[in-house]
Amino acid sequence: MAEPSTHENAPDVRVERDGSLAIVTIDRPKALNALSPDVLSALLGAVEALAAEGSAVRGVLLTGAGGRAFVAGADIRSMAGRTPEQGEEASRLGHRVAAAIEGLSAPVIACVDGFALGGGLELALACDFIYATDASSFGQPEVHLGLIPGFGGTVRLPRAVGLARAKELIYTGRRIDAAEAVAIGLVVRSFPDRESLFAGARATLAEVGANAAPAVALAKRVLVDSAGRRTESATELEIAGFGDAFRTNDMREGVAAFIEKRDPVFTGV
Ligand code: DAK
Repeated sequence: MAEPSTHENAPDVRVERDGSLAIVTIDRPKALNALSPDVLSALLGAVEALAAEGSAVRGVLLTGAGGRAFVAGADIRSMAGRTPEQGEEASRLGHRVAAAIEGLSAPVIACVDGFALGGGLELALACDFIYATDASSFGQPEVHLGLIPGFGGTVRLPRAVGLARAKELIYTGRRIDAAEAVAIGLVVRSFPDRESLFAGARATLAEVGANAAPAVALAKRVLVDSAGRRTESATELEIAGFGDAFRTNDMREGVAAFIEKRDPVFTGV
């Protein structure tokens, strides 16, 4: 595997490349990677830059630096003097980051090693799925601060764990460990340490990467766009996406390879 190359997008967000894999790290460990407006802007810039690369990016890992936190929430200090208008502006920025992550055609795995709280859990929920170390913990503690989730938590958490469990987590603000997070379906897999977390996430992206990239991108688009829609409207999206698959060379190749009893050679178009 090629040596990762690093470039700085902004002081608090690093993007490393390893071929078609991108590792995006929120690097503000002194504040447990809390999401200040600057961090959110840098993250948006990083994700938009990856989106601009199109099919050159086949998978993304999103993580936090320092070994204590993925992200311990929105930056509480920067909230203190905010006007309602500034609050709304910050909320919009947070939602733009989530939408940019969901809009990437490549799968994004949140690699959580430590706290994923408040806006941090909401950021992880905007990724395709969450892998975590056993020592990680998760929660939506906004009610402890007189807030409610403001970065998609009321929308994406119920989708991930069901309405009743989401209500319990949001109303109590309590923290759960990785084992409980796996048990309720919030976390897909947990690992004993950071090294095995990243090895596991990379292995999953390699498995995905062996498939037809346009099909994976179409599946992501349909899954993301149909979330929360009524059945009829959601199935229309699937029908359109299924039709779109027939526009791709990889679909022709995959079907031909099956009929000819050989392995497919996908080209990603
Ligand atoms: N914001 C700012 N700084 C934070 C932070 C946060 N969310 N979490 C931790 N830090 C800072 C601490 O202040 C401390 O800084 P210094 O005092 O050393 O300068 C440093 O990180 C280390 O934290 P601790 O000393 O507290 O470390 P402990 O191990 O004792 O405790 C902890 C770790 C994660 C349990 C604790 O730090 C903690 O409870 N943190 C707050 C967690 C939390 O409540 N998170 C949810 C924040 S509310 C919105 C959009 C979204 C949201 C709201 C509005 N719109 C845009 C309108 C979302 C809201 C949230 O996320």
